[in-house]
Amino acid sequence: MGFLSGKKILIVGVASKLSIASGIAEACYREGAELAFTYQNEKLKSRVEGFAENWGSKITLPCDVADDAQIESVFSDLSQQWDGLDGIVHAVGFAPSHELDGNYVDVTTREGFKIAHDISSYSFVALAKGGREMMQGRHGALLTLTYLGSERTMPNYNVMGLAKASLEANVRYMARSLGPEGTRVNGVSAGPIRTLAASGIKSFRRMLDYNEKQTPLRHNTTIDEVGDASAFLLSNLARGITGEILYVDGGFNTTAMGDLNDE
Ligand code: NAD
Ligand code: 0WE
Repeated sequence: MGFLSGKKILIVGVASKLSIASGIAEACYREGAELAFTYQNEKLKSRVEGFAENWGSKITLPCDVADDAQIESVFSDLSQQWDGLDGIVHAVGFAPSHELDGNYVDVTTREGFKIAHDISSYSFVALAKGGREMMQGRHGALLTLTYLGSERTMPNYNVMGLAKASLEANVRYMARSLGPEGTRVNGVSAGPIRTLAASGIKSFRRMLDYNEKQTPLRHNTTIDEVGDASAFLLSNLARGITGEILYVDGGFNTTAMGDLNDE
């Protein structure tokens, strides 16, 4: 019996088989969870339906997290099919592409800043609000995905770094807010992974090569590694952990200097 058997988990952020959300779905499915999925737009609908079927799920719901009405619909539809909810995975991040290419002070705009924070941080608490009633009294867990660019600067990550800093503070305030009712809130800080969100990022290949050589475990993070740690945080095995950011990055964040022999 898997360590998530009997748990009902909603996963937000599947776009492809490479998505971090897909690695999390795979691990949760393996550990016995029942899954439901959202998709961002009609373009992704049939693809996400196909993935859901592979993970034994017939529940796929539209949800652009920029739209409060769609978030509300997700939970009213979900409550027609499930009597409660034990977990929500938030694997969503976005900034307009021009914000992620060039000198931070040059390229950052008021509108780009607003969008990045809305989609990448506010949406996490928005989902928590929407799912709150269904999660009552079940000792459930909320989980989000973040990146080291929140606390250290990184070329081109720019306003996403600020949005991730906000998201990590969101984890702590949500943990404080929902802790008394038994709901835990955590984040996984993943090392760089080639996903759709990474495609089109200038020099991403070079960043992966650098990361692989400079990271203590000497390999790039995979969605399976992130999936396993995420399944743990969503499970009762992590019942004492809330407000935490767990690094799944091969130890990269612990180094101040990499290997001089292997630049
Ligand atoms: P991905 O492109 O596979 O997933 C991003 C998801 O965000 C997609 O499913 C997309 O549909 C969704 N999304 C974007 N805007 C949305 C909106 N308005 N409404 C609803 N959904 C929306 O890429 P990924 O790398 O799997 O990203 C998942 C999360 O992991 C993001 O928060 C990202 O910042 C984080 N992360 C990624 C990496 C990496 O290197 N790939 C590292 C650390 C953290
Ligand atoms: O959080 C992310 C990706 C975030 C992201 C990516 C895109 C590309 C397409 C947010 N918004 C958009 N908007 C688009 O139009 N990561 C942690 C992956 C990532 O993205 C980077 C990185 C890393 C690592 C961007 C620049 C530098 C490093």
